[in-house]
Amino acid sequence: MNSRWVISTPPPGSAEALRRDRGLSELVSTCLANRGIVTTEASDAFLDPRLRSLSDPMVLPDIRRAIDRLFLARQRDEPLVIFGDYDVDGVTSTAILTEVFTSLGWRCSQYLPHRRDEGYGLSQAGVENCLARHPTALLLAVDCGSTAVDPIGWLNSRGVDVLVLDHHQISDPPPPALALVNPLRAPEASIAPFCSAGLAFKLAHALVKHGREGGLAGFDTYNLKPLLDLVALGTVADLVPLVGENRVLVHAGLERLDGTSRVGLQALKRVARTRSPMGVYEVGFQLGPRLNAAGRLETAEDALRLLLCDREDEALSLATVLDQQNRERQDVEKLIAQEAGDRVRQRFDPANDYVIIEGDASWHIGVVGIVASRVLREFHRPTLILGGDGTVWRGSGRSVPGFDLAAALRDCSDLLEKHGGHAMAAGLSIDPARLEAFRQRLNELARQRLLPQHLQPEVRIDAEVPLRSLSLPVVSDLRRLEPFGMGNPVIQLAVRGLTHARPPQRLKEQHWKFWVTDGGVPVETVWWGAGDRPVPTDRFDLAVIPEAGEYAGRRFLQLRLIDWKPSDSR
Ligand SMILES: [Mn+2]
Repeated sequence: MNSRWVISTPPPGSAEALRRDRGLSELVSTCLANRGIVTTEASDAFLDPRLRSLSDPMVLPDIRRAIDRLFLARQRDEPLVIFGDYDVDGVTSTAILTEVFTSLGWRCSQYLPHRRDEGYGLSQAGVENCLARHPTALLLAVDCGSTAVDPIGWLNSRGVDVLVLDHHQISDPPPPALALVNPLRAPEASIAPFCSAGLAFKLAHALVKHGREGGLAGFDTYNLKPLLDLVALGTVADLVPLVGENRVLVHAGLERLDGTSRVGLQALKRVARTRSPMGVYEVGFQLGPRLNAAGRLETAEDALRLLLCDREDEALSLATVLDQQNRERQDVEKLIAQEAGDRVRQRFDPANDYVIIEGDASWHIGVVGIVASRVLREFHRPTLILGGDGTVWRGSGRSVPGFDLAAALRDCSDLLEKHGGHAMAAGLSIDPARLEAFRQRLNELARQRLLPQHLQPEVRIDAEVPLRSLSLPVVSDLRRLEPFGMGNPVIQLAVRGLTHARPPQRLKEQHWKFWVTDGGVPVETVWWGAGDRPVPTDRFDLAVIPEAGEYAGRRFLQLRLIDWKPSDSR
């Protein structure tokens, strides 16, 4: 698909100051300025993220009330139940809190909802099952609960106090929780965009602080840092922006993850065959999907057991089960992606279809979100994929910049059973009899709201550079901006006026290897997943990520191709 290259232009002079005052290279200072980092203080904090720069956890909304109630439970030796969620963020935050509470003198148990039987979050069915299994007077909902008005009301009526630790949208009116610790309640951007794993770390920090101030035994020697591997896992997998305190937590957490002493994570790394050092890729594409796999198809309990496990043999068998479930999930996903893709290809009309909506009663609701992302990547339209869930269909959607999917679903609420989410990702359930009406309405909304440029994929470029300016030292220099991810996109460069120095080489019938040159030394370039797309010829421009390749112990400059255009197409 023909994409638009958008070359970032930092405010004039902004990169200059960083270059002068900190001796940064022109490329690094430009990339920083593209990310809004223009002062020396901001650049110091960004390039050298430190745990001691973390803010006081007590500034989180309602955290004082949560802490007071938790210490009351500890004093009374009341059992506490953590009600988590089945995705990586939900499972890691549950594990973090379990570890902290049990180490510091609480009695605590955990409950994870069942995706198919109970649905997402703090549902009525979920809390009833939870209470039947773990009778309690104090429930801590993690990564869910911010809209659970009725279930929390019901828990209250049964004499259960509810604390909510969550980062999702809050309902209006808010749920009647004793404490609703959610960054969205704080003034705009005053608190980092934590996911629940980050919030669990902040709550742990607050507990330790409070215990130390009260002179309680065990609190003064408790070390929070070993929790950071789990924080990094949840934060990267939940795709929250890796800026501010999230960057600090993930930076330190990935390092922890590299040398983790958790036998469960050691086993997971082994079955996933991750390579050191651990980065966003290893978490997002290797560990995350395996932890998620259990919760997609069944319950996430095995993932939680793995994270908390302290026996090597048990860890290895749990990790093997998760690895197997991940393969099954991949098979299911591939099959549905194939079917959905075929259907779209048959009926898609680029001139009139502003959204894509496909559903089938037989499609597994645990993978519809991933399938939606894949379909969107091919057709570049807001995409909703639905699967069967009893008499209704449940679906998950992904959007393109310029179309607020959650807002559009609100405008279709009379046709939907349930809906919620964010601008770029949302979920819904619908009576399949209404699907056609819904498709037409949503398409009309998208036709009104999407501008022509939104229908063309964008390739974001940090800078245009000559090929001969790239080298291994430049690659290392740029790596100082890692970890890349949401809010801190990987550095992509435009390199123009290139030709092939040698004939392109096909790899495994789906990738390509090129040797490109601007007249100087040829540079190896790989195009992963090129498929049947045309290969550049004559003179061409590349959008690339510069990386270090490795072969037989030798490191060399390698470009990862993102996109290409004929050189004269500007
Ligand atoms: Mn989350």
